[in-house]
Amino acid sequence: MKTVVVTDSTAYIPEEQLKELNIHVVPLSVTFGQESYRELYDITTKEFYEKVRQSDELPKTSQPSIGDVLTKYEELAQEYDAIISIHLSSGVSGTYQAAVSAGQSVEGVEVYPYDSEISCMAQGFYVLRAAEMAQQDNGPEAILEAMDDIKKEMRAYFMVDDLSHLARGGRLNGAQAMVGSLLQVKPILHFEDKKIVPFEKIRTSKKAYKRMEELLKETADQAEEVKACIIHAEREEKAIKWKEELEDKFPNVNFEISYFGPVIGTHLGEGGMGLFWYKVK
Ligand code: MYR
Repeated sequence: MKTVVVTDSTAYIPEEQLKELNIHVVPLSVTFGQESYRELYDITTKEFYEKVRQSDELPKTSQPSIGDVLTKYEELAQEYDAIISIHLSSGVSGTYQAAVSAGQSVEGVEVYPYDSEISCMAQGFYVLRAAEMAQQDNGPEAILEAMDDIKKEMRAYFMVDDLSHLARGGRLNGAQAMVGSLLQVKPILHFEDKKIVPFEKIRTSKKAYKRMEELLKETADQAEEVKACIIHAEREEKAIKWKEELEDKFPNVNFEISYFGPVIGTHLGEGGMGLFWYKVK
């Protein structure tokens, strides 16, 4: 059985890896006024943040349409028997639902939509593993089982400079009053039941970094090997520095650096920083 992996642009997988592992991408878009840009194709992350700084209007995002996803599946149906389609959390975007609907319509290929219940490179880690397994001739069942194993171990925390972006886009779960009180602090956020919720209220970003490290330590102390990633929104130097510090503290953790691209950056704003990891063994 020939299996191929599809994801969406919010996994922010570098282009060489997409090619090397034969990963196919359906893009989400950002819109400034009347102008729409597909991530990965029409706008770079640098260009996006620059545009936000210069624009009076804040951007909006949109998911791919069912038709966009269907076109991708139909193209792949010519060559493959099965598609594993891994997407950002269905609690923050309708992309996964578009994959489910397109999967029901396409003929000649079996589609297995997978809700990563997260986004960015954390979603990317599922995708990379799935694609490696597909290249080694594993079938959909084995791949989906491996995805569920990663999900059990996945931990992800992030914080933003300004919570109002998340509140404005309606992607922060919680009563409006709580959002108001959170604006005064630096809450650590995470996903719970596919949605973004505050994990802990922390007074300063310094303490928030420290707390994320403590949470990583809980996993690292009980593991032989951990895969982790720092994600930043236009704070590369800070991310590199943090990575060096973490590498000294956690020799059994393998760190990478990734970024919040245009679509996720629209909802988090510039300056966001996240840390996620999963125990490999
Ligand atoms: C759409 O318009 O369908 C896209 C909506 C994207 C919402 C993104 C919300 C923030 C996600 C943060 C991910 C952090 C991962 C560690």
